[in-house]
Amino acid sequence: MKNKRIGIIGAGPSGLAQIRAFEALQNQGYAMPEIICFEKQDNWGGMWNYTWRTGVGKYGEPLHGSMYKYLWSNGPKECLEFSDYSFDEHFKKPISSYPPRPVLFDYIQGRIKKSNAREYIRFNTTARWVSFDEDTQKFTVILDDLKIDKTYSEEFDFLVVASGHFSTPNMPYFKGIENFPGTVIHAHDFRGADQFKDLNILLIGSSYSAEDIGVQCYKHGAKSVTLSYRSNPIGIEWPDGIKELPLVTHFEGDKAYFKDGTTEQYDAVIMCTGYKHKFPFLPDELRLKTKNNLYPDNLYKGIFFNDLPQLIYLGMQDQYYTFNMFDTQAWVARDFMMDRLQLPSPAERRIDMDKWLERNDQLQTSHENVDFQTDYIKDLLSMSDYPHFNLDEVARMFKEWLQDKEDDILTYRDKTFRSVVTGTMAKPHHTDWMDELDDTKERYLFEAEEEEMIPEK
Ligand code: FAD
Ligand code: NA7
Repeated sequence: MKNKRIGIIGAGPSGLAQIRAFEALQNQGYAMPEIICFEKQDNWGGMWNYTWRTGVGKYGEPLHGSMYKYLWSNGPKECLEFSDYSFDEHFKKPISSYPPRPVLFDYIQGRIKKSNAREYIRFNTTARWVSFDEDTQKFTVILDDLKIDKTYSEEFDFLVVASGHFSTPNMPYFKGIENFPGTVIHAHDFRGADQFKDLNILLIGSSYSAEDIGVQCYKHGAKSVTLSYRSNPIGIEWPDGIKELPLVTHFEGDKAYFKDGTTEQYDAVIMCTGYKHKFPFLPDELRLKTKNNLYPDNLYKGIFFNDLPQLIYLGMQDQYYTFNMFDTQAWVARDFMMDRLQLPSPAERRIDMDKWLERNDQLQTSHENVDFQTDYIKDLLSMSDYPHFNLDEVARMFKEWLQDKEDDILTYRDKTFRSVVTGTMAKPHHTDWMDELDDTKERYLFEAEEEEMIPEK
């Protein structure tokens, strides 16, 4: 039989996990299928590949990146560690539990640099359109080579969509905002707290982005930070200078009016109102349609498009687990593509999805959410040979992290956790997170005894 062709859209952590999964099998002596991964940016790493740009990229494509300067891991690294490539293996020494973005980017690259992964990736290439031919059972993907401005197509037996879902802003309208005289941006375009120093800022939203951007702006010298919630406040005890108010009803000039009758003046508004799953390259009948939740409908095992399981989606869930979840998905997807795993009938798949969806509907607390995603990953782990890791312990760490944040949002990143992959206890960072204004890898990896040598900024 002719070699299978596998297309992957996106070389972020999910797309890279898929390549890695195939390589792991190759290391066991299996032949590699033909793989081509298309990445519209000029490097891999997805979100972790920081860009200063906003709006559009170098070639006019909608810009993917939503990460910002001074971003530090928002959960313990021990909860996302690859079980086949530990932090110890990469850094050769214990590091703290909450590294900054460049350090995690380095870790992601470390695993993939050990292999020939780059050979499979066509950078600066956007997947423009996908179609599926029922007769030939093949996908045709139309691609733009952005660098040389050339459009061409490729055919595949399987298509893996790993294009991420925290890139297209959900941008609601509030009456009067068109006349707000200051900056109005979405979190997607936030590139760092510097420009908000000494300003009164309003963040709309009450989830990860609102929490993290709010705290970062506070850390870097914003005059005041207000978070405005639609459903529920984050509800922790905030330090002086950060507060939560109910939803904005409207704006008049630079004044925001809130549901509880409060009125305040602001210099800038940042919409931390989440993202839309957006697949402009997929036709209606192949497109996943979902909000950001823990179990998108129509994906069997959270991976296989039920109407056409040769269409595979990775990383489409809301995420407690990240890198290790993408791995467990990619390993299962690989086994299906390599005929090592048979899927049940569409009707049986529907029953399985409904079971998960029903449980998803009942979830009420963060702890229940963590347990749900933990059980989801346990299910995936039982289906492939991805190296097992102690998921109950990771779930426990997530719960401790939730409590730490509630106890003190400014110090939770100073806590340390023990790796379930190596047993190594993390080492506290040489500087408390609130005092650490430099997020470079060089500064981060500085040994404690060398600390005095770091020049004052
Ligand atoms: P992405 O990382 O988004 O990668 C998708 C890739 O697909 C991109 O490289 C993109 O360029 C490419 N692509 C998209 N469309 C096309 C196309 N049409 N053609 C070709 N290529 C395409 N996770 C954590 O674990 N810890 C954190 O602290 C954390 N912080 C975060 C902070 C922010 C602000 C955001 C937005 C996310 C954060 N995340 C964090 C979650 C993060 O999204 C995941 O860690 C991870 O990056 C998801 O990987 P992915 O490969 O699924 O998607
Ligand atoms: P999330 O986690 O999807 O949260 C979106 C937030 O935006 C949530 O609080 C929503 O409130 C709020 N929202 C959405 N629409 C509106 C409107 N119209 N008005 C007011 N508030 C609204 O997105 P995040 O950006 O915080 O996090 C995404 C990822 O980025 C995450 O993985 C992080 O690691 C970084 P709701 O509770 O639905 O009422």
